[in-house]
Parts: sequence; C-alpha cells; structure tokens
Amino acid sequence: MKPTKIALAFLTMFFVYTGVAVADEYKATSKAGDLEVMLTIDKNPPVVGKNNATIAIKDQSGQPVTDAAVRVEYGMPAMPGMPAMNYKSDAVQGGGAYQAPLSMSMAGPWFINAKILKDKKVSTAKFNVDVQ
Ligand SMILES: [Cu+2]
Repeated sequence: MKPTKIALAFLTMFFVYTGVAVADEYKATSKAGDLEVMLTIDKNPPVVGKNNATIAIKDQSGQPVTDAAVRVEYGMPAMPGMPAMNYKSDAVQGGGAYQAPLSMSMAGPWFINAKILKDKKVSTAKFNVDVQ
C-alpha cells in the first residue's frame, strides 16, 4: 500500500473504533443523597423497545454499595395526545451493580429515577434520557 492509503486505512480504523466506543453505551452520573450513582444503558442513545440499565452506586468514601435495594421508576410526563406513562422495574444485584430492564414505548424525553433503599432510608437519583 501507498503511504496515503495506509494513512487512510488507519484513519478509518480510528474513527470506527472511537465511534463504537462512544456510541456503545449511554452513561450518566447523578447523586442520591450522599451516594454517587452511575447509570449505564446498553444502547446509546436508548431506543424504543428493550434497554438494559445498570446502576452502580458508591458511598461517600468511594466504596461500591452492594447491600441496597434498587427500584427504577421511569416514564414520560403527559404530552398532547398521551397521558403520563409510569413504569417500575426492580433491579437485581449482580457483580457489584444493579441491573434492570427498561422497556421504552416511544421516542422522546424520558425520566429515569433510581430509588435506592439503604439502611432503611430511601434516596433517589434522577436522570433524563432522550429515547430514539
Ligand atoms: Cu410520550
């Protein structure tokens, strides 16, 4: 190959690789009281249909929280021609994080609230996503 072709091939690979790395997963962080909460969704952007959410929680000292109960409440506020939609998904702990399937029924702005029950106290981390 000519040097220009090699450079082109390299550039293409670079863009494919970084494009995949960026588009792969949706990630966002939020706070729930003293807790730091990271939401990861297996699709970026989240899609109409099934998405898998992973919620990782850290305490004030940066330690993973694995003894909580997490419920994901998600939905869309009412809009013209559509009443408010509200769904719940109980997350299952595994591998130090909490997994919950989310079924989004339409494109547009959705809220995702992770309700965390820890030490008999409930705190909520709030997220907003744009479903495509
Ligand atoms: Cu809607």
